[in-house]
Amino acid sequence: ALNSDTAHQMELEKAGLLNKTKIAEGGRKLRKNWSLSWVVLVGNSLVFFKDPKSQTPSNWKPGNSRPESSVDLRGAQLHWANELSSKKNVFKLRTVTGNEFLLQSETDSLIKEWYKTIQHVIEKLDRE
Ligand code: I3P
Repeated sequence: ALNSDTAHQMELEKAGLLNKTKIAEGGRKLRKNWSLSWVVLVGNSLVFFKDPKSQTPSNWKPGNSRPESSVDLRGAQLHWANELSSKKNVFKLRTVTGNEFLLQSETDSLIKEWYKTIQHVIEKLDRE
């Protein structure tokens, strides 16, 4: 049986569409390539899916489609990074392994919610 901790780990905390580009891999700079991504925050991970059309919030279940990539939030750093793009509402997520992502939305309230929620998970993991 799942204890409450395990259940919490598996909890789907947030999901939605964001513009995403990876800008570094293991500390090495990459060329930007923005694309719309279905982003899911589940447990300690941020999971990215292509094909947003098939991934509406109501039909998303862990395991029902293969993620494009996944980011471990333990030890990650989050910063607003509007200086890194001509787009508005951009933040940068840096993993312990030196992978860097920019995430963006045209909707101010939406990007603020994502920032707050991801930061909350990072801080929770920092305290463990
Ligand atoms: C990039 C593309 C990106 C842009 C980036 C450009 O050109 O226009 O959208 O980032 O700017 O280099 P290309 O398609 O030729 O690779 P932003 O949209 O985030 O501004 P940058 O090089 O100043 O980061």
